[in-house]
Amino acid sequence: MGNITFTMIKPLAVKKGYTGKIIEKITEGGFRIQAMKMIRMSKADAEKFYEIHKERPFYGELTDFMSSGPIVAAVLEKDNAVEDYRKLIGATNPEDAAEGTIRKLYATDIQANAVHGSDSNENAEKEASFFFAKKERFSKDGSLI
Ligand code: 3AN
Repeated sequence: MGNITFTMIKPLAVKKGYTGKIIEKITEGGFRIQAMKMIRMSKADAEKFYEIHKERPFYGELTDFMSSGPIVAAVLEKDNAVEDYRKLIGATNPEDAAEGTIRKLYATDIQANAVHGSDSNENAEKEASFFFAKKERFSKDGSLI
């Protein structure tokens, strides 16, 4: 059971002003923020981050979208973080997302689906270190992770 997951609030959700509301859902859901920053990915950053989807037909559009404006990146801590966060955000397609989930509330469509959430413990660690240096991640008492 892993205790971290990685999330991004995607460009359109940031642009629409949903950042505060989404962070509130995250903390109310029992997640502690280890690291957080607003950052804009270059097209090359987005291509690297989503390399696993390189062969998918939406790869070009997805990486254009994810580099189109600032995102909020964060590392979240909770027991069973990956699975619990995917429950909190809801299905990839907001039309299928359960009531009350972040994607149901704040997503626009399947691509601009408000937030990213890691799909495994291994990817959570990889994604966290893609965005954050060791000196940017903090434990509950304020010491470095
Ligand atoms: P999830 O983010 O729920 O893990 P993935 O890993 O299948 O979903 O997809 C990664 C991202 O690719 C999604 N968050 C979404 O932005 C985009 N995406 C997935 N499926 C589609 C699709 N059919 N058309 C456009 N974009 C898509």
